[in-house]
Amino acid sequence: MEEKIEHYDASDIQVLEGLEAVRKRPGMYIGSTSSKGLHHLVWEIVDNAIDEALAGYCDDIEIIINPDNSVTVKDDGRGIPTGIHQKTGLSTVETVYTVLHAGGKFGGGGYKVSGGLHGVGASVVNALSKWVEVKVYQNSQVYKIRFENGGHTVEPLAVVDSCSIDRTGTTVTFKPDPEIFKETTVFDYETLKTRIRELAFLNRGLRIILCDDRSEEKKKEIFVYEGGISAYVEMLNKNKTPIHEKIIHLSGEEDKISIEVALQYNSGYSSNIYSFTNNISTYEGGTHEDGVKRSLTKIINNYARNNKMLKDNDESLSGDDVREGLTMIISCKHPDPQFEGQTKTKLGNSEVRKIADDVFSKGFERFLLENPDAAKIIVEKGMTAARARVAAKKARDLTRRKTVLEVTSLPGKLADCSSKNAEECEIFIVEGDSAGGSAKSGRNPKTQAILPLRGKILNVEKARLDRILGNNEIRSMITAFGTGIGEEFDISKLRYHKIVIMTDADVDGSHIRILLLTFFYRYFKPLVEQGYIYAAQPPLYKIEYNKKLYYAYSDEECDQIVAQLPDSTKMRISRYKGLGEMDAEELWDTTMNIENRILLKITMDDAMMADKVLTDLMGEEVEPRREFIEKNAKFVENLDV
Ligand code: 1YM
Repeated sequence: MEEKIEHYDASDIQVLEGLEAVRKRPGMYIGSTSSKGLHHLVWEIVDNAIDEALAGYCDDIEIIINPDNSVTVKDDGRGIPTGIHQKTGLSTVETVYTVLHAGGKFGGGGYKVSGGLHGVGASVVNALSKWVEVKVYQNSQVYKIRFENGGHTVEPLAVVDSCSIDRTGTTVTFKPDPEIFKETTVFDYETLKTRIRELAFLNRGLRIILCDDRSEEKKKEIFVYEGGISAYVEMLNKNKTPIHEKIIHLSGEEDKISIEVALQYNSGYSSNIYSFTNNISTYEGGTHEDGVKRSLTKIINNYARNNKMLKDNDESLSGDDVREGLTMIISCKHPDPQFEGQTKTKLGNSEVRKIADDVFSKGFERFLLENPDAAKIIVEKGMTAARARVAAKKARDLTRRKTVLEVTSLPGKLADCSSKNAEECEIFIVEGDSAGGSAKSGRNPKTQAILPLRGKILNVEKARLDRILGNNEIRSMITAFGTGIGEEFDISKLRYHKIVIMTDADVDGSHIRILLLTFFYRYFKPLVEQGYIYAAQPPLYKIEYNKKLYYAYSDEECDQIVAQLPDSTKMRISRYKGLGEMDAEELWDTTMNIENRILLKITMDDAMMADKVLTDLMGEEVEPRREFIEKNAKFVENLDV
């Protein structure tokens, strides 16, 4: 008995040390303490409920944003076990919420197929919360436990009520600690909604309810999709024109690894493939995506040859050809996924490639045989794309021949820098001729080049490479960068190691930035991956006081500066409407001078987000698109001063 008490004490200390470590370095556990990290807390708790659903014990999950910005997550599963846990001597609920990495290890068998990127679970949420309450409904009893201030148990697990015998499940409420989440502790309904809808698509038949109880008019939405990922494809193609009626849906399992794919072609040109592993978005792709893509190309070519659509000496259709206008969701469930890549969103397990290929080949081949009309349309689409590819090559050859001539062939609008040392060279891509003019006079001509863009650049989602290359603004950029594009892209020829997007801080500016990022993401991915792309951050306000100038980059900063200056009658505050309003000196001082400017380094996350914003909103009304872009186009997480 004594031994047990000793063990209890020791582990108790360990527990608090563990949670303290989370509070000291929250970023290591939830990525960041920004709004993104805040929302991550919800996913850690929701993941446990989803696991219970995937284990087959739960059909309903409810997520409520409470008026005090705490969040409640409810499920109707078995309830977290309430008995004493052998190793810790504590109740299992308490163990799950206080021992770091407790997760599934304490459960009896079965693997967890969901799980957040960091997979660290409930104890991390507890460590980063002001308070947490867990209620478990089990055996006609209601158990409750409460923690405060980063995971200290203030009310140990106890029965607080009785309930009907069929009522089972877990209800967790937590309030994020404002001392940790200094930027914001306010949950964003749309952020929660987007991911919840995705989870509902990925888990066919699972019902997830989202409620916002913060305002007078409470909001409530129910997400349930009997079609699963087919319904997802249907939504993505909603504003497009499908070229065959049925959404192709296939699935299979091998060695406990399951692959499920839904796809449908539309009349557009871009390919929109979203892959997931254990409900986690694998933006960077990986072996599941590779296997499916490889199979798609192989099966379509086989079909085309067998049906004499491609003649013996015709060139085969390329991967890009057969993916034109393709909307596809790939969902893999794996007992032990390995995530790789810059943002840990690439599936690395090599055995998955063949399984994905096998499952897809079998299902897709069968679909083509059973649906000859659709098969013909799909193959013809790929053949048209192949012809356009040949035309694009000709257009590209034109840009290449120009680059061979080097300086003389650089676009006329470009004010190039004199240095030829790419490492110290920067190019500012500037919105509009007037800002371009100020930037040209204000710059350091040795290292800073200016390329003004006139008007909007082409939306690369809406055009094929041949048309993209026909766009003047885009051609100017490609020529200026020096790398070439497509098959001949060569990063060693990059002429500037900083490519800086400089747009106005308004909706149009955000839109241009999103278009540019999407273009870079789709056609110059290595430039994003290797950190060559930046966004300039011009100030929003100029404050003139006592013959001195102050600049503010946000509303908050403006308020702060004003509050610090003693006599507010003597100051003039002006809000910049655009870069064009600044003269050369101001633009240099605030935005371009290496000494005091702020540049935001664009990450793969930012570029992927831009790409997703564009894809999600394709074809929608202009106004909601503008609003959405304005809301989502803030890339402020990575400061590089
Ligand atoms: C609102 C959050 O946490 N639900 C939940 C969690 C668990 C179980 C059921 C559960 C799992 C198992 C057995 C098992 C968890 N249990 C554990 C542990 N919803 C929420 N619902 N019985 C119940 O995995 O075998 C961790 S999570 F470790 F205690 F088993």
